[in-house]
Parts: sequence; C-alpha cells; structure tokens
Amino acid sequence: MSDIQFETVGRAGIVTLNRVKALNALTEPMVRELGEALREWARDDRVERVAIRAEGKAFCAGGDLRDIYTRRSEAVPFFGAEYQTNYRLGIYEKPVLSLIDGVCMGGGVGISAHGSHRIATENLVFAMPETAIGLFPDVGASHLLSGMDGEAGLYLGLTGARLGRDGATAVGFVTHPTEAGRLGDALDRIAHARALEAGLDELVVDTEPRDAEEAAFIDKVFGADSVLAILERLDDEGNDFAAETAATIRKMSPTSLEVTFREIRRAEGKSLGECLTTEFRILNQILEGHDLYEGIRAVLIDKDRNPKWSPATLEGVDAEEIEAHFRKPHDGDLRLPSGPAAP
Ligand code: QUE
Repeated sequence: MSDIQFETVGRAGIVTLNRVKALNALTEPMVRELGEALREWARDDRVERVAIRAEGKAFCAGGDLRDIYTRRSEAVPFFGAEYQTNYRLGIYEKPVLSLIDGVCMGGGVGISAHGSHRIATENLVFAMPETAIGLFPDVGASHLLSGMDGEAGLYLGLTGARLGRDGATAVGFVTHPTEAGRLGDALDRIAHARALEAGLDELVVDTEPRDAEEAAFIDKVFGADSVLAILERLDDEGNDFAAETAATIRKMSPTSLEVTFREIRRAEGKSLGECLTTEFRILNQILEGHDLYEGIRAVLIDKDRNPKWSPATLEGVDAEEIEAHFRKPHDGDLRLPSGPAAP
C-alpha cells in the first residue's frame, strides 16, 4: 500500500497517512503527492472540503529525518517541497480539516496547523521538539508559535514541551477538541453534512483551561531578551517547574536555541509565506552545520540520546554565525505557489 492515500467521499477529498511503522513520518514523495492532490482538488467543484487523517496510533511524528541523515544532498529539495505544501494548505480556499488521534509533532504540525480546523482527541500529543535534534521549529511553526498568547510559543519552541488535547486547545492549536470514539462521526459529517460548522460543533467536548499560574510564570520568564537571560531567570526561581524547564533547555542544541529564539521573536506579525521563507533560509544554513546530523544520530540512529553539540554551550555560540542563518541562500529563496491551484 502507498504511504499516503487519496480518495473522494461525498463532498470531501480525504487524505490518509499510511506509513504506520514510521509513525507516519513524512517522506518527500508524501509531501509532493499531498501538494499535487490539493492542487487538483482546488479546481474540482465536487470537492468542497479536504480531510487529513492517519492510520495507526500516530497522526504524524514529523519528517523522515533518517533519510536526511543518509542522503544529505537530498535535504534541501525535501524541505523545500514540504514547506511549499505547508504554504498551499495555508492559502487553501476550501476548509482543510485534520483529524488528529495521537502524536502530532514537527511535520505533522506543518500539515495540520495551517488548515482551517484541527479536530483532536484525548490521544493527542502535540510538540515542536526540533531543538533536541539540532533543527528548529519549521514547517510554518514560527507563524503558529509567534501568534500564541504571551510567551507560550517561545516556551514550546525552545523546550519542545508536549501538550495534550486540552493544553493544545488552550494555546489555539486544536480548534475542535473531541473524543476518539467520535472521530468516525466527524469524518462522516465532513464527507456528507451540508452544514459543516454546526455538525462539527456538536462533537466538541469541554476541556480544562491552561493553569493560569503556570502561564503567567512562562510569560514572565520567557519574556527575557535572550536564551541566557531566560535560563538566568529560571535558575533564580528555584521551583520544580523552573528547574525542570532549565534542565530541558540545557540539553538542547545551543545553536538551535539561539536560532529558534530569534526566529520566533522575528515572526511576530509576519505572514505564513514570510515565515516559511525565513525558515527556508535558516534551514539552508542548518544543513551546512554540525548539530542536525549529530542530533539525528543521537536520537534516531544510534539512540544513545547523548548528542555532542558544537559549539557545546550557549556562551560558545557566535552571534554573527547565528545572524548568518537569516540571510538569503546562495541557491535562492523558497519558491511559493501563487495560489491554491498554482503549479
Ligand atoms: C525531535 C524531532 C523529531 C523526532 C524526535 C525529536 C522529528 C522527527 C522524528 C521522527 C520520528 C519517527 C520517525 C522518523 C522521524 O523524531 O522531527 O523518521 O520514524 O521527524 O526528538 O524534531
């Protein structure tokens, strides 16, 4: 069976991720085929809406980074194709609804966040964990994270913290929190209901709001004007949450942390296209560096979970080298489709 399947049912185009053994991690053919299907369905009047769902326990764990490790020269085209598909989802003129019943990280966020609806169950695990592998929150995540209330997005991007359904609803990622037992009904309504919004609203369940004390603490600490200043504030606080958060940040790639801090701060008020363009610039530079390959090795290949970052500390990171990540690549900027049905 193909890693990604497309069918039309009733009023809907339905996409099914089907690379179950790899937690539906996205390959280059998968993101290209998804972009192509969106292009065709944009012009097809029978398709009123698009649903993205997944086989297996995960929605999508990210991009297929093992492949990047072994075929480095293919990395720029892979990420470029992925970002183009992320953008096409963002400018789509028909509702795009993701049904998320498990892990949704990295590339999974990129194929769901820019659509119109995220319907997610109690099994959701949301995260942008890229700083753990020497990458940075990409696939348009700088647009999503910079738009969250207060400093929630910077916190999520630097630490890779995981959120469940209720937390991900509170920060605005999930639009329709529901239960796994209602997903079949949701898909049925997407395919057949004339009144989509009313049909989906009936499936929504109550969720717990964010812990107000924790949210205020995150805003206070992550409002600092550098990663080192955030760590200083965490060390000064001395509560368990502060200590755990500081310990987590200290395990991440120092280069990724510095890049992510600037990326998310500079994304505020920018369009999705501008954010993806900046992310593609950063990506080109990251692929020329050391930490991404070391991070993939430590987390996904050897699984020793002990990456040797270079530079090894935030103090050792050169500000000019970080700034170089924001410059236009030698081979040019990301080319974005001009409309939902454009090539
Ligand atoms: C951080 C990440 C990713 C990760 C683990 C991290 C990531 C990613 C994967 C992943 C998971 C399962 C697979 C696969 C890749 O793991 O982005 O090929 O089968 O895609 O700590 O950013």
